[in-house]
Amino acid sequence: METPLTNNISPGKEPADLRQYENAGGYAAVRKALRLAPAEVMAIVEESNLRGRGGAGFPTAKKWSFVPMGDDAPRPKYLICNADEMEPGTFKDRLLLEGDPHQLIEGMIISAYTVQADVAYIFLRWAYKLAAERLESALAEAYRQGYLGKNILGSEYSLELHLHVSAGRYICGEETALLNALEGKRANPRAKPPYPQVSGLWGKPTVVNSVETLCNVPHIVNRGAAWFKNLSRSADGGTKLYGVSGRVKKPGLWELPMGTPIREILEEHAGGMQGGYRFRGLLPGGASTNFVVADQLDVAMDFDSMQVAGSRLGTGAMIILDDKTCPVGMLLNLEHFFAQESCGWCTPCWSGLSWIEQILQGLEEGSGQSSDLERLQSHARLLGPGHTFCALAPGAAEPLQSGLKHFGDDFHRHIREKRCPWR
Ligand code: L3W
Repeated sequence: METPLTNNISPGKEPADLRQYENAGGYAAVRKALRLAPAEVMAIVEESNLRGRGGAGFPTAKKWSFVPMGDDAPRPKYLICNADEMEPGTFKDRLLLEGDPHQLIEGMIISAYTVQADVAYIFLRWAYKLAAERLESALAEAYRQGYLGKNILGSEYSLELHLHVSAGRYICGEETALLNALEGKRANPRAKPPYPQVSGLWGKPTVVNSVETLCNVPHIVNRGAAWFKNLSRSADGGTKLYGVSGRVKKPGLWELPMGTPIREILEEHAGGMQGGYRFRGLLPGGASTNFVVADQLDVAMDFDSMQVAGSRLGTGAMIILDDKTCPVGMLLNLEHFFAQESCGWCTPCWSGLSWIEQILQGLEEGSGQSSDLERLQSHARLLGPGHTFCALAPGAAEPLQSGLKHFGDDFHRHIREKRCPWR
């Protein structure tokens, strides 16, 4: 099984420096891409079926194709790597950032070349200090070697790439809030359309791609679209970094073929549940996704299969709920996070999430009423897609709504027994 994204990563060890990265074949894809026309690179990525790994799965080449090209395109154009990884339970980009910073830089150079971006930024989560250090050092090496800056490797193409450390809020990872944050404004999301590809950073064409997406690009350019598609067990190309946290024997992170069934990840890689704990459900893609339950474990972890199963792949980092953990308490913990991280820009989000938190808190403390379940349902509905500027609140509504559906009896027990039965 090939693992192109993590081949050069040994967790806990220093990442490859420039020389070691080059010796392992690094930056060959930049050389190859610069010999091709941007449209030719775009065609390879389009043929590969690469879809965005940040959570939404938007086709990467399609996103790039919206960027105005040609001499009369507005300038400067920007490429941004969204490295503001803060989704609960999600720690996959951290491995790529700390473990192989040159892989990301190479992916960014090729992607920026494809859309003819002039300036690129890595927008990094504030807490990822080690990643910041390693990226700074890799960036300096890449500039020294002529992979960045003016006339890259003697070509006509020039690119400035900067590291920007986020102020440390979850909302900064929403692509348009990220743009505001980079501009030095309060990180409120913007209405879409216009999409950033047309009017992004300082109103100029901007592509925002996630770390894992960009890290795939050099391998696709090097080895071709057919190779990439064949890595996958489903229609979406490539591999995927899957994570598992919770009461399993070996919580962790694995690079596996896209479309690996949930059961295989849980049992073969995470080692199954710890002794004394029973599986009750899982959130498949960070916290902003619908619960998947025991009779759905044979579903393939890819974008389309997860949607058919009524959830989403999201980040692919699963959070497991076991039988010794209170589902209401778990949801309270998550909704507290989302309520705190709401930017306050739209009323359904800031007000609705606080209400949800308060109702869940009441249930946990034993003061829940029978009307609470209906109120939770109606708040979750009001937070659904189309009622807010961004995906934060609809994402927060997903575990709640599906939690009410699958663990409704547990909510009723809290009300009946006027206490949390797990305490
Ligand atoms: C042009 C159109 N572009 C969509 C682009 C859009 C964006 C991408 C996805 O949230 C998800 C969210 C979280 N013309 C376009 C278009 N685009 N239609 O495609 O857009 P969208 O709106 O579907 O999603 P989003 O608002 O970017 C991302 C979910 O990810 N999530 C959270 C992940 C968190 C992390 C982290 O902390 N690192 O990854 C987990 O599931 O709920 O659904 O670029 O511009 N017509």
